[in-house]
Amino acid sequence: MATSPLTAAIPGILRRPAAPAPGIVHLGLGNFHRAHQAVYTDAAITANGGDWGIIGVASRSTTIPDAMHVQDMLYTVVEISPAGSGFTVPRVHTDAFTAAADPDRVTKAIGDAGTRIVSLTVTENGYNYTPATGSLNLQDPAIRHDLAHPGSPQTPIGQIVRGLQHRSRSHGEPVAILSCDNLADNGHHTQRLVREFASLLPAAEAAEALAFIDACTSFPSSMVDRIVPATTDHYRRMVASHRGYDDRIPVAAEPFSMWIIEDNFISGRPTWEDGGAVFSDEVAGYEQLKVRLLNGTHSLIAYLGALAGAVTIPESVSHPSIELAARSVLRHEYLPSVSVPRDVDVDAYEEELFTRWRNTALGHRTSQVGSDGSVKLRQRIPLPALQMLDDGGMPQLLALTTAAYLACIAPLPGFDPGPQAHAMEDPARAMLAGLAAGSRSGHDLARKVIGDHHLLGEELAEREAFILRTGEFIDIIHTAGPLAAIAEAGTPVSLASARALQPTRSTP
Ligand code: CS2
Repeated sequence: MATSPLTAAIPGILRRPAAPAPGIVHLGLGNFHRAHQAVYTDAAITANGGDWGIIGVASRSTTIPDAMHVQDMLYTVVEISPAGSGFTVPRVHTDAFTAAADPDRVTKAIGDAGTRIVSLTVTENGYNYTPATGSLNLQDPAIRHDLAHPGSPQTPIGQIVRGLQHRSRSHGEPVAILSCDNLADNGHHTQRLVREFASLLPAAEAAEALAFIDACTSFPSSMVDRIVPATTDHYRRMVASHRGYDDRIPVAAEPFSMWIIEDNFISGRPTWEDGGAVFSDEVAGYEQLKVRLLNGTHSLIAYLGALAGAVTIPESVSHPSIELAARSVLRHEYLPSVSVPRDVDVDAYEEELFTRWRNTALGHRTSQVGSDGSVKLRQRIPLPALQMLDDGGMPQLLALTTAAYLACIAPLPGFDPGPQAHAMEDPARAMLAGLAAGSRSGHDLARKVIGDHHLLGEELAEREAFILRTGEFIDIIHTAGPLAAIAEAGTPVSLASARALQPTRSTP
């Protein structure tokens, strides 16, 4: 086999055996997968062997598969912290291709008897479901296409069901489907969507597919955590200057990494614990903790920061009033709704989050975290907000997060939320902008978005007090700015006392 410049530049890699035979098909060959699951799989294979090579499937873009082929399936993970950088090169991928260019190949790969796990990092937006109901979005042209065209599925759910049908017809070997996205109860969520898609097939096909799904698949839940910013030329230059080779597709990541997995693999699994993964029966608690305390607070930091002109998360959280709002939403509005796992010390967890968010070397952008809010916020806000409302309280900072999101993505006429907000992508941007253009006030907009369009689900759509408060915050942001809105939210403690609540041991 010809040796790529990357391989030639890494003598250590040449001494290692080639990646093993594939056992995993991974949908979503983006940065997160390459800096997370691939690293754990590399550790498992190095420690214990096993045919757990990964076939990486990118959704639309050919950039990463093309570069991986040029680089013998290798790339560099650049671990970034203010203290310095580390470089590793996982060797786990056996192939890489793009689903949009080769849909039949995805079905065949998932359908292959050697495939024992199909894993996904396709983002919250990749499951083609309706946030309001949690069901498949049957208005989505891609889902309609996939139901009508068995040979060329475009959506991950369609690809999985077509692959499972192939398995059921050709060999019947079981397979686990492992969601690694930030969705509450992601195993069951994925299982529900897969079953729903299968049930919409013509009757005989549906019965066969559902019988196979029920008998021969498992859907472990997992909680994944590692902050992975978008790759920039800065990281390419870092690899070139520190390591002496050109890598077209390095991935930057923070040093922190966590993976909690439900041990429910019907066809075996790699020993991911060798890379530090934890198999636990408390995944639901870890997911709540992560999706609410980390991701939910992250959204607040991103939207308020973007409106205040902050380009990055560390820049945003260095603003005292945004840090205060973040600490307050985390502790007083998200935490009460979480079943904290036995081994977690919440004070230490909170301090670690702030340390991670302050990682200036990482350059994690507010516009990246603020993207896709219409699907992310649905996972983060409704349950904690409803619980607080039911207890007679008003989730001020959850309403403010929603208001800040709308001010970024769907500003009222005449308000410019600034360049970071403009850079946020969102599948609902056009629809929400249309609603904003016809709205007379914050309340008018909040009523349409939360009440009529169920952006945060059906239950919150009925809570007029929450809608009213969100509308008031929208107006305050538009007239007096995000910091005035934080003051209006009446955060219950000062920054000094919020910090004093915390142990000092993990503060940098
Ligand atoms: C972030 C996450 O973009 C976002 O919404 O909250 O991507 C976050 O960085 C990761 O989940 C960390 O594990």
